[in-house]
Amino acid sequence: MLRYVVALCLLAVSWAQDCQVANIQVMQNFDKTRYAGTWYAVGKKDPEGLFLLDNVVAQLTVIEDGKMTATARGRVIILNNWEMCADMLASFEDTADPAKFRMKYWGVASYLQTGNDDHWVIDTDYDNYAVHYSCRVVDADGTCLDGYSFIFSRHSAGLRAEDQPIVTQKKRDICLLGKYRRVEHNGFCENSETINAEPSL
Ligand code: DAO
Repeated sequence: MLRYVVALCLLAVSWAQDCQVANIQVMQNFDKTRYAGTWYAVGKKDPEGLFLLDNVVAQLTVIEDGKMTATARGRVIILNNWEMCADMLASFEDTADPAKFRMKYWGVASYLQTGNDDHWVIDTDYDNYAVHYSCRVVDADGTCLDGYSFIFSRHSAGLRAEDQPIVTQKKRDICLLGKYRRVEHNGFCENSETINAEPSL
């Protein structure tokens, strides 16, 4: 019996670390109502052609029909060197797995990025941390060729010490350990007005 348990555990570990996008484990029994609210991005693995730089704050809401929506703001540099705070909107489409969504996003201003990405919740305790994952391009071998991941915290100062080992293990599980940068919160976007006008180019 013990042999089977050990074999199963080994299988689970090797599955988690084979870096196949299809084998990535997401949060079990995910509850989007508890996931709603304010999240500060405190770590980010960037995709190719990164967009949101720092001061990234997302506000998630579950509306009456159970659909999740979000607003997000963060510092970006567009048109080569124009630094601004981008206001983004997102809507989430449910899938068969409650922790996996398709996320459509667009900028409040038309010159900001738009997209349609996966939004997978790898792990969260809802009150302190969340590990997000999105693979944009799956390589021929099934691993992720281009993707991004946010480490979210309910606290702008960062993760609590006790959450760090859990988050580190999750980064390892999704084959992104060592690929994150710290996302600073220095107030840059706190007092800027919502960008809803087109710049005069
Ligand atoms: O920053 O390089 C990047 C890619 C991220 C684009 C996603 C922007 C929209 C964020 C919506 C809120 C997510 C909870």
